[in-house]
Amino acid sequence: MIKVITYGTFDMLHYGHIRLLERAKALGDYLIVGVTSDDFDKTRGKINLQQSLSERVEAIRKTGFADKIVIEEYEGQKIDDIKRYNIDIFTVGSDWEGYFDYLKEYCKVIYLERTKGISSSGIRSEKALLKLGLVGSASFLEKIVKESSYVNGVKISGICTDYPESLSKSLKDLSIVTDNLDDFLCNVDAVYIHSFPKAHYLQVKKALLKGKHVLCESPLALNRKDCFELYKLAENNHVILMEAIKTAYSTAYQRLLLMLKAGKIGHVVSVDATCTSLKSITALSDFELDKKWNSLATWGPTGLLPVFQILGTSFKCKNIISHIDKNSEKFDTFTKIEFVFPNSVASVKVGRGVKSEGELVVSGTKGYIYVPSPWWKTDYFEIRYENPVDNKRYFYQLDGEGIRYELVSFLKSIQTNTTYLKIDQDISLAISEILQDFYDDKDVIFI
Ligand code: C2G
Repeated sequence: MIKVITYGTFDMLHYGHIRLLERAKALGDYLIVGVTSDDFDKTRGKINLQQSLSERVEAIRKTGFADKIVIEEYEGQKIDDIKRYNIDIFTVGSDWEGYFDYLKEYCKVIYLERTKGISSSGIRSEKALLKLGLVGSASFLEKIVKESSYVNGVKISGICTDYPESLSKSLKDLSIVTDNLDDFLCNVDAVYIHSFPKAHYLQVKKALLKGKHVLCESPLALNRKDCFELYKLAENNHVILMEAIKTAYSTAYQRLLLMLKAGKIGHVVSVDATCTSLKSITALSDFELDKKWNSLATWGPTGLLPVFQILGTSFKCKNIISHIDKNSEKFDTFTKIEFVFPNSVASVKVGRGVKSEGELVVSGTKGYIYVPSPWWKTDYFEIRYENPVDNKRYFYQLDGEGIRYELVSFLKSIQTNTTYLKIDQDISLAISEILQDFYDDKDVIFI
């Protein structure tokens, strides 16, 4: 009996896949099909899958070509499988010509002509080409342009900014560059907003009222009432409003939260997050100083995210301890927020005028989770116990700081009209309220 094996993602199964399977089966008497797991696909840059692993497996099963289906989960598994199943022939489409020649050491390798004119990514892109407009002028928006190229079905259609002269070349070259938000909104389906904290609320509101989906850099608003109003507007206008804190979309960060929920470190007693990016205040442009990208607005949402996602938002009391730059009204160069919860405590340290170790430590009754700096670009964490022998280490590749995953989540929410919210509304509201209290000097201690 000649045993054949082939592998693929097989997202949104199409006739190119089916022809491949048909010819693979014809190479022998028994065909094994390896379907890639979501995690494995993510590590190899495939982040736009429309179907779950079980849906993709079911689609392969229904073709009737596979005598056995296995899940491909790690780099190198092909060698293990070829040995385990005593395979005679490995086959794959000719788009991989040469890439799997190393398998010739174990079995025959045959590349089958790839079917022209169809691909899963092509189907995904045709599905709904979302015209995404950028609002703001932060250089960060360049990253959105770059990261969007990894997301099937999204096209950056232009930028609306009050500072066209400050735009980089890649932003200036976009098809629409304007300072008129009303006109701009007529030419997009959705917007990504990263202007400045004071401006976000009105820009988001305008977009929602025009029936546009919004992904806005946190904070959405500088007070709870405005933030709540924005979520209500999104609901009433049947559009998606998502807060952009890229950490929330990293696989490692999401798995860290799941480990905590699974009780891996027992009861969480303390969450301590530090985020700093030293930039001497004198080096900050008037834009940044005046436009309130101070320490709390820049880093507060990121630092508060794990606190509120792990401990909730019902703290009993808090202190906001800030150092304000002497040349500014409310530009904090450093802020530490201390929370007391019913059965735990938390601290968030943020600074643009102070440098510290950007780590996240979650302390529990059985052990603790340690995320090294820069923890907010989460790709690695450790679970540490009293006996170091029991320590566990986890790594999940994070491409593009998590921005592309954020965009995929936003697009999926729009396409399915369900909010794949990684950041619950109550957390958004709590973040806005912290900023509100800071600006109202409520629970604030100045140092
Ligand atoms: N294929 C094809 N014609 C197409 C599209 C895909 O012959 N128009 C083949 C591919 O060459 C591959 C199989 O169908 O052999 C599955 O394709 P994908 O689902 O795109 O997955 P891919 O990542 O290309 O699979 O590690 C090996 C890879 O997993 C191969």
